[in-house]
Amino acid sequence: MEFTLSRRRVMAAASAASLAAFAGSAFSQDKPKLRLSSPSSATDQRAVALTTVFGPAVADFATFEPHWNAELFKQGTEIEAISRGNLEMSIASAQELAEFFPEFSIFSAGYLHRDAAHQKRVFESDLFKPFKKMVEDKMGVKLLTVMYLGRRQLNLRNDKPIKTPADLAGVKLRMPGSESWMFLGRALGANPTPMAFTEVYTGLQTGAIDGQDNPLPTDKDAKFYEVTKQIVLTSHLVDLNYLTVSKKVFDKLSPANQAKLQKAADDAAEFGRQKQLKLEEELVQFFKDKGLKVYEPDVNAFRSHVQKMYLESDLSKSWPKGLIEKINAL
Ligand code: KDO
Repeated sequence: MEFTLSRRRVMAAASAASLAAFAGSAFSQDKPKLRLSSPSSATDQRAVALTTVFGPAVADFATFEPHWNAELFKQGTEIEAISRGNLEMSIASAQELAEFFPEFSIFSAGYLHRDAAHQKRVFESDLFKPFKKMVEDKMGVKLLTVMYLGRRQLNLRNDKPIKTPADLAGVKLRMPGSESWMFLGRALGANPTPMAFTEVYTGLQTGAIDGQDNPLPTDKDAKFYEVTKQIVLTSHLVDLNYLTVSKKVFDKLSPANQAKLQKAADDAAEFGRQKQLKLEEELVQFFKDKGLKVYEPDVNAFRSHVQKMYLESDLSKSWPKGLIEKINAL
């Protein structure tokens, strides 16, 4: 499988990954410090899992120091920060990785992963290994495990019924700001508007955007229900994040501690996955009680429109031949 680098600045990042100076600072104390930066809130289930499961499990040989609400690095800049040796960990999206490696956009495609279990199988399968290796080799970033974020649903300020992609024409749908996210917005039929996660609540409140998409647990956690009127259950993306760590930092650990760190990551991901799945089950009623309309549109119409758009797009030209079929068969 041939992989290519898309963003020119990755070259600088890749060479910076070999510089010992910054990464070395993570080891200047007795234990390596594992600073993680994420736009997530501290109450997001991935954050809870990392704080309560991952942190304590590595505490005898490392100091886990999470920073939430993008307080350390802006959303989407974390992997490059790790690559440059300025950060040790992040919760990265496939969409962010696609900025550097276009092939990664396959894992950001709407209606690709079927559910949380399928997403985990894909990550753990042989077909994912070259993707992991590519990020390690070119950026010095290890993808430790896959964290389930949940099924993304439309969440809109007005209550105009949405049945098919045509109903989203002209709707300013906020998407995180990278090309593969924007493409998903277009594939849904909307008019995508890039915006950082931490600005979405205000964007909805002021009307700068007409809506946003996120899984139900995120909609609750970020209180988007206070400033929106409906949730349309499109389930257009079974969303994921990869828990990442600097390869330089990881490689300096003893093999026993590397194994402990890997297990801590997998245990935290499983803990968070189960919590998110349970919340997704429970939350429809929560939003109804808050006065929102919550309903299923014509999901088949969305699925076929989105899949067709991806297959006809430039994004899919970078996907290794036959990979979609292999993913579907897992
Ligand atoms: C978002 O910006 O909508 C998103 O859900 C994208 C995810 O990849 C992830 O980064 C998430 O935000 C943040 O962790 C905040 O929950």
